[in-house]
Amino acid sequence: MSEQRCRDLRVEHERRPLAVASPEPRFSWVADHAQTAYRIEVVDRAGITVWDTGRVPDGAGALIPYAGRPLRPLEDYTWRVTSWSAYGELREESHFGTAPDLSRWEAPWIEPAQSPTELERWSLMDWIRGSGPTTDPSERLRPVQLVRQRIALTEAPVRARLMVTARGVYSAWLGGERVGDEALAPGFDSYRHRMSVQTYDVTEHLQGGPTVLAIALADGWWAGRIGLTGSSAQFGDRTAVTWELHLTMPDGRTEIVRAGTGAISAEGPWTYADIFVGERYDARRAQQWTSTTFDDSGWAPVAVREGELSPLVAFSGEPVRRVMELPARSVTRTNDGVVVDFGQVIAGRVRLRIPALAPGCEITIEHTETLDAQGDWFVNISGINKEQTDVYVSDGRAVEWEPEFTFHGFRYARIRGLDALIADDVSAIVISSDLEYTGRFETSDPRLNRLHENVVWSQRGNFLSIPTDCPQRERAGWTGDMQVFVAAATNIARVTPFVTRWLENLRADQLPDGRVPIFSPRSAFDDEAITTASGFGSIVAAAGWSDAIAIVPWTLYERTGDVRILEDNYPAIQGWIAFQTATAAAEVPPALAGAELSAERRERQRLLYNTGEHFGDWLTPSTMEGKPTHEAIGIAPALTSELAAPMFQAHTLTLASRIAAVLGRANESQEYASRADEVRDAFAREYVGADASLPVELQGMYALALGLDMIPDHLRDAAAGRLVDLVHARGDHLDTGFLSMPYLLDALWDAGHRDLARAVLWQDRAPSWLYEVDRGATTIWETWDAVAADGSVREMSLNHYAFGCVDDFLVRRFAGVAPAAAGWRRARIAPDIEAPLDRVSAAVDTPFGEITSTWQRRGEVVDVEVVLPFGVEAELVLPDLTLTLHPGRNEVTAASSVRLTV
Ligand code: RAM
Repeated sequence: MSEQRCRDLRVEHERRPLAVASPEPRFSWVADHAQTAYRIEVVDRAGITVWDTGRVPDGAGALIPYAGRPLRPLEDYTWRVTSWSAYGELREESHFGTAPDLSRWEAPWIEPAQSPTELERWSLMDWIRGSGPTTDPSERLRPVQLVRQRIALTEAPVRARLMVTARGVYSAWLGGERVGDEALAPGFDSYRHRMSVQTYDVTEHLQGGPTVLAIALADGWWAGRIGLTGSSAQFGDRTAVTWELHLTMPDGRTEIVRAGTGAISAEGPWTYADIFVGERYDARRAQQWTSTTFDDSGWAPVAVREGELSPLVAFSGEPVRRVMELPARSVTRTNDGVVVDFGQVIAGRVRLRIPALAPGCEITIEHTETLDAQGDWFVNISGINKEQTDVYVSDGRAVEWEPEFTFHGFRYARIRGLDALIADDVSAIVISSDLEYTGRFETSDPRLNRLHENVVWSQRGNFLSIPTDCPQRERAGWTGDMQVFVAAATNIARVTPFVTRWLENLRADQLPDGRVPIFSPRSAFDDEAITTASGFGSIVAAAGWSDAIAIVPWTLYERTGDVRILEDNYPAIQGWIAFQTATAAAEVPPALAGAELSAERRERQRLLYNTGEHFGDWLTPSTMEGKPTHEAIGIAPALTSELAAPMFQAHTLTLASRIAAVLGRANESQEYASRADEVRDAFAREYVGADASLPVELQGMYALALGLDMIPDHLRDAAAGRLVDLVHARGDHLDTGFLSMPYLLDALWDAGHRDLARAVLWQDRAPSWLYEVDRGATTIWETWDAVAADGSVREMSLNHYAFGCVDDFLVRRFAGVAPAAAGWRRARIAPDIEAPLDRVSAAVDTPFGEITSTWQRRGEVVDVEVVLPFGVEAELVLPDLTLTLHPGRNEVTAASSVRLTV
């Protein structure tokens, strides 16, 4: 190995965080040697050591919890790590800051003078019927509010921290300079329960002398249109902002300046701004309103809401940022505007270079993910309040412009009002939570590579403040989608802070009876909507969706070794289990209601959570064929829910048992394990035939039953045989919905049908992943036929990561990289050198550093190379060979029965 270093020092998964929220943050690093012991020292700004672990004999440098003197809020610390091996020591230093103590927050909420946004509430039925507002967006929406507050400073502080949060989304300027580089702050939270406060280092903004804090405040997720129905004002109908500026003066004194009575407000250039509808910017109304010298004499006083209790929390995780800029691929002039293709479906917005035009000239930008078969404009996401249209009104001057308070899901933009537009004038700005994308997967098959890229892009487009189903339609934090995708997500990026934050929201949204909602954040409007709805609209919790509360933390623990994520979520898992258990005991499926049941059968029914309304194996392809979507979507739920629900019940019990064991709760672990056994036993007696048949002959039910261990051992081969038959019956195509998709290929693989798993994967007719690739997909689609073989397009999302769960299979099986113990202390590298490929190369980030696995066919042999970081014990498993790997580069040449063209 090259130069040995102790590197990648992190606190709570982040490098040099400014405001760590946890009072006991965890420390991690990577040491390029066989560490035998470490020492951590933490020193405050005064040079006082607040924690010194002394020399700790331990090989790992992963997530070591702080155990020194209480950390002070809003403080900066330096930390040093010393890492010893048999050959010497490595040392490195880094820094972190702590979040403010929000229990001491005194600033009030500042409410700009505004008319409350008119509540626009639409039911699911309105949505399905497509009925909704017919008025112009500008009549339905209200202006962005601008707020200014003067700050009198006699001298420049040596250190300044600005803390802000808003009901709405905000952008802030201090001393005329933009604060931070975040987009859409404070992000989406379950605002009833938590408002995230951002902390910024603004020392450089303050030179002494009077200055101004300027904040623009749009409706955002708080008051704007969100969710499936696109109803507005789901959390509140007025925007507001609160902030505190903490200054350390040269003499060491602390001064605090708070949001308050000096604040004034006005309307500015944004006539409206809404996440769904888009925004309208009227440059004629623009002024230098962020500058200190601006004449604000005509501005109105704000309402100051003192003493209102607000559930403030320190923001954790990565903020949303503008993470990439994509050039235009082509610009096509049509009879109705210029259509720009960016070559990639994204979440983001268009940036335009606008020439000098006559004042008042309007430029509109519409967005869509696809064109129709003829290449004409086609909006694949329509419906109430989902216009996705931005408008710029010229003041006569040339400018570069980009919307500020919205984002769209699109690949194509249609621009009206700029007929002379050329490619250089336009780009697409990608908006996403700013995660580190660490994974790599590449093969000799360009179609597989594109599939992987499509998954990465669907993750990027949907990891936007919260994990969403799709970035153009409801943009909601659907739990089922995340549950099936999370394993793939961990290979692609460092996701723990982002997912941890979302789980905090999900737990906050859990109902008192233990139900974990089907999406989070959830609003009071959602609570109200279910009371009048029926069918899907009435679902609060659902099998395979609510189970995200167990599956997501467990997967993260397996992939990162983060025990705290188990501790934090365990009570919520117990709550969900309590709900499932109580419901199981109280209800029987409708077909059995009123029937005389034997005592034995009644007993087993009491154990099974198999009632209620669920989404089941959502969007199972064969159940959708030849039917309009609104009719088709109900079929899989009706067929599969009774079976799927107890399978996930058993799975969650098993995960709870494993989690309890990790947390040292041996009795509870035992109890959950035996309840899981009882449920599996009851399921087998109720639903599994003597010939291993299930009452629903769909691939998904067998894939789930095998993957979730619902089939008695002596029937597993027979059940796998049935699954194989069902796959053959569909011409070796998949026929699995959301819930079973992650299990199908592994079920075939584990039962020894590797060829069939590969055949399903390499299918190029729908339903299949490579069909999408062949149709030019650049992201993963919601349904396989979103674009039909003849090119005709449907109104479906083209950016839904759920079926992208296959990416985990690609990495685990073809590159063979998988953890064998939690947090990668052990790994099993079992590359599929019999795959019909010449070459595979993958990299997966672990707490110990990156593992890479590469193999390359050379005639009758295969060269395998694995690079392993220190701290991971690993075995290489090849068809006829098992080897222990050592840190650094490992090279093996293996015989292979497969011969491909090279
Ligand atoms: C759809 C969402 C999501 C899914 C639910 C059940 O509207 O897009 O993907 O989880 O329904």
